[in-house]
Amino acid sequence: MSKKLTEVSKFLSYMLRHEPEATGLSLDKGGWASVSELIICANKKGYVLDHDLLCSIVHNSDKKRFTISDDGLYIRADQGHSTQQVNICYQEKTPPNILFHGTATRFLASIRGQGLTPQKRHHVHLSFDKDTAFQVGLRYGKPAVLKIKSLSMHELGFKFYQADNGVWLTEQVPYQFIQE
Ligand code: HQG
Repeated sequence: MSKKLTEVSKFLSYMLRHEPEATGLSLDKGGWASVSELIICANKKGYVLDHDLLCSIVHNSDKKRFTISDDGLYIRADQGHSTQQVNICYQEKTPPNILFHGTATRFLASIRGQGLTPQKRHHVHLSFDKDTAFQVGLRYGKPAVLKIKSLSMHELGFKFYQADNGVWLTEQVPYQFIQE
């Protein structure tokens, strides 16, 4: 994705996951915003965005962060929200034996004490493969990849969900299920 598209994509995450109200946008509980309203709100904030550019960002997003509804009228982020406007009802799913979480080494002491907690977002994010987790961890410093005993957690009643883009979600991961 070009630098310009990446910049607009980051602004879309801001609008659709974190601070919709700061841009004048409203989301429903499922996270959906009207495409035409979103284009108006983005333009007001100085982002030159039209329908074609929006579709191009959605289709070229490396992580498939956004979905446009079948009728083309609505858009949402599939996961990663912090805004209280949204409360997506994900379907529960049995996880694989092991999932991975990418973090930074400077968070490990706290994680050893508290396990993984969602911080500002609605869920703890986990990935199926180690490489993705490594890239996630790189965002915050020297990366550390944690192995999560997800199936054991599930067998003890912890709930797991998978967003449409494949990212695994859970409410918390107690330290006993984490292998460094
Ligand atoms: C850490 C990106 C101290 C946690 C990625 C992480 C992902 C703790 C940070 C998605 C902790 C939160 C989410 C504890 C957790 N003490 N630190 N008890 N528990 N942490 O960004 O998982 O590109 O909210 O390890 O690919 O890094 O935006 O979560 O380092 O899928 O689409 O607190 O965001 O996707 O950071 O990333 P984040 P995340 P996008």
